[in-house]
Amino acid sequence: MAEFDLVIRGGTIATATDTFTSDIGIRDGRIAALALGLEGGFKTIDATGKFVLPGGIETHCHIAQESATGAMTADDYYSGSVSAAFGGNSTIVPFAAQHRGQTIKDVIRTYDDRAAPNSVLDYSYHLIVSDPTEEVLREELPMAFERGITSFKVFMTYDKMIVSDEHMLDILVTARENGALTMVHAENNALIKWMVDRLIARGYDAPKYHAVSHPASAEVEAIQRGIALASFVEAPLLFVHVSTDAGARAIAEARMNGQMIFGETCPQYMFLTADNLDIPGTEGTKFCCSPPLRDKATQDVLWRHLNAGTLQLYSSDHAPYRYDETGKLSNGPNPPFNKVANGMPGIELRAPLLFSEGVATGRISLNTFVALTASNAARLFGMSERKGSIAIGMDADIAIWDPEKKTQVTATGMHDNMDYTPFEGMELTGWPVTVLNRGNIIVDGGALKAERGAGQFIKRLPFDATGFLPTRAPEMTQATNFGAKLF
Ligand code: DUC
Ligand code: ZN
Ligand code: ZN
Repeated sequence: MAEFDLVIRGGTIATATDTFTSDIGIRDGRIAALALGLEGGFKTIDATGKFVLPGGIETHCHIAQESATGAMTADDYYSGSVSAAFGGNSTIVPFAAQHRGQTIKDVIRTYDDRAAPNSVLDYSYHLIVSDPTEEVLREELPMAFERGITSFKVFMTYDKMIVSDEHMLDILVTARENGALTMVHAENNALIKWMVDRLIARGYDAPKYHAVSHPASAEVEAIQRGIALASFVEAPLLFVHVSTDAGARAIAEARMNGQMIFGETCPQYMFLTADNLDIPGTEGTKFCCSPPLRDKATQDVLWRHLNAGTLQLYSSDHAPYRYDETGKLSNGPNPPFNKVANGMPGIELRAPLLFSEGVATGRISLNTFVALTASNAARLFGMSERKGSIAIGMDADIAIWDPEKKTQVTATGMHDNMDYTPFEGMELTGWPVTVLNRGNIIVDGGALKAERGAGQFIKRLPFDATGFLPTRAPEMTQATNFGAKLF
């Protein structure tokens, strides 16, 4: 009998810290051996000349999710996970969205029904909380955390999703007490609404004005406020889709102060600009996302924030709304910018874009690439015991990259259910040619090998606060608030 189910031979392995040459022996879905000259594989893969990396962990994507206005994403858990797999991912963590009036229990049941029979990759969810009632805070969220869903997102904007600053404090404390990580969409709601009204009233309703209506300062103010609230109650907070230098700098400063503050950016802010919105007709709607696309100077500085560790996560924010009446044009063929579904696809291109523009050009190291596409997400979201690295005992979640492979991006080449890609025509160097999830080959040589529903739900661990300083405000601390017990 073969000692291993699969041996990957001769590749260059990289983790977030090390690069080395080894064979990998895989048994029962896990990495069982790392050594040179491994024999005894039931199957073998020759990875000579290839990079053997931890499978990507995509932790910001919208799959089989209704927006607050009722639009359903074009991707379900099958097409979304298949597209993620072709882009080098072994795990996905989409959102399970609570809309007002829904219980968290119902939300989780709904997403379990959507994910379990369909996902080809391992998965979990972050909850989206839009209705933080007493029951949600005291009973439902703790129940979700107990089930291993240890992160959730709130919005500081959008009338149908926004949580007040008071609610934000309640939510942060609930998360802190239960070992969960709060994620936040940080934009100042009033500033955006004021700008939208002013632009529309003056007839500036073309897609390009979407970028004007969400000023950089709206993001910066909300990030600063979020940091103030989180550190007041000493709770961890992750700012998703950071799109401004000043916002990232606020995060960097908070981290320097020892606060549990984290940041994420996305390919659209690295590889596109607001000029993409400035095209005739309604095609600019393809590039409407929030926060909006910015400028070249922001692109340049985001690379520095990724290298400096200001931003630990780089995620697609895959929000697949087609360029038709089910998505971008659901409010008619010529919608004003404020009636366009927000978001763009990118789950398959996230890692290849970063590899091509980052690793192949020398802007980031291969190890930083691994950290940004897999290891940091595993650690932040309670999965690092099993996922995000290549080491004995870990799940055999592996992406084998051909660093020389040239690909021209086309919408038809993607495996999602979309009818466009915002990155159309880009020439990429490097592509993940084989992808494994728990030792099972999911994608190989351009073909899907996985069964629908093969992915498993990942029960995640609580947020790990090791290494951060106490930041609780003196007014929240009994020694300095005349003994008031406020936690
Ligand atoms: N926020 C997201 O994270 N994705 C799509 C739209 C949005 O506002
Ligand atoms: Zn958001
Ligand atoms: Zn998103």
